[in-house]
Amino acid sequence: MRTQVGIVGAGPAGLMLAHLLSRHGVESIVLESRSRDYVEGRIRAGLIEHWVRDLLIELGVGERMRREGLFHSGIALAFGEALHRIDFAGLVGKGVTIYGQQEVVKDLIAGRLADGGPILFEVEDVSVAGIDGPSPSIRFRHQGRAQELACDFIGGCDGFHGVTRPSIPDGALSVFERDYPFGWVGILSESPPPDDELIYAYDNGGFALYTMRSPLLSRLYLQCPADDDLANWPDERIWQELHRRLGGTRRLAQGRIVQKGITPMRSFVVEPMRHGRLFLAGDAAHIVPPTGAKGMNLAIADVHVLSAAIAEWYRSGRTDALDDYSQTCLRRVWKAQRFSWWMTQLLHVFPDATPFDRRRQRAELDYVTSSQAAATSLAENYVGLPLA
Ligand code: FAS
Ligand code: PHB
Repeated sequence: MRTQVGIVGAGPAGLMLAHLLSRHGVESIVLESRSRDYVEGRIRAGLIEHWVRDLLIELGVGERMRREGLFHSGIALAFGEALHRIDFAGLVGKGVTIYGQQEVVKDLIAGRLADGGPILFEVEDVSVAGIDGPSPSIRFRHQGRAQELACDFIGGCDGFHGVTRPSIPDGALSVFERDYPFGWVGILSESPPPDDELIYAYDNGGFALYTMRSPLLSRLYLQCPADDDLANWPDERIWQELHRRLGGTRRLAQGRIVQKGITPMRSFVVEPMRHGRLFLAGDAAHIVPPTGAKGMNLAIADVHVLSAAIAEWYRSGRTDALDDYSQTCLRRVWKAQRFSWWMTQLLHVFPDATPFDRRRQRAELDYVTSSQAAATSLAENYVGLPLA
């Protein structure tokens, strides 16, 4: 088999890369190890930056998001038994859209297949070869047959646990990481959220986040110890903690919990994000703690840069945009890492926090919600910094 760009992974990064390349007239084939049902059912992020919303609409895959997504022009921080609103519209003239990641994936897959673009699901034994030379290839098994896809470039969009990053020779990558001493218990509940907008709660018992997927479907998160076991979180304990950490600022309706999971919290970056003809994008290259809601948005920012660089190579043979790919993306990645770390340290209770640390956190929350300059900084990072 032969194509121009071989893409490993049908998550937001891989699917958006395929879409953007086809808009530039560049062919690609997407290889995904899971079934279509699995990737369309996987519950993850749910918050879309302003420019990503515009891009999905511009690409013609944003109609359902426009209809079913919830546009928010602010968030609230809950502490000291009060809600403190950060007015994105007033401060930076932009907002965010609440729309499940799996819905974005469904729309991208439907658009891709409608355009006749190939996606091979349930591929096995994927490995990449020849990435140091001009003719890389991807080897894999599909429907029981061994196959090889020859291409000019490989998009490594296979997430944190994929095969593309580990295929880069040892020593060729620098790794920057930080694990946090806590995780998030997350639930999906058939109940209305406590407010029309997101509530980020700072409480002595730990952080909590009250978000949603629709006016009748809540997505609720609680800080828990790192490596905690879901068995320690029966439904009634979850509701008890969600009520308590809301600090009486809003009434919380309960409902049937239809999904429950624990997400570890880590910051991770590899540099460079390119090795020869292999270009890493999204979680394959970097992980952010979800407090800043940057995961999916960063993945899409990476492939926005990558697709333009590859298209420029086919158009003019110029390699400068390809050569700048890693550096260009890493500037945004590190700003998102800084913001996600900052939101995490602002709103979570660290096991080793001293009384001084707690007072400092409260002072920072007070500052962020009473200073226009500080609130504007939070707002501009949250809605999405301008593209390079
Ligand atoms: P993805 O992981 O989404 O996609 C990679 C794809 O590659 C997958 O479909 C995988 O099946 C496939 N793949 C893997 N190995 C392969 C192989 N060998 N061959 C072929 N295909 C292969 N972000 C938030 O902002 N808010 C959240 O609440 C949030 N919750 C999260 C919860 C979890 C459990 C996780 C893991 C992440 C969460 N994130 C959240 C971050 C998330 O949104 C990611 O940033 C986003 O999925 C990144 O997209 P991709 O880089 O496309 O990677
Ligand atoms: C979500 O809606 O899943 C969500 C929103 C904001 C975050 C994290 C997760 O910071």
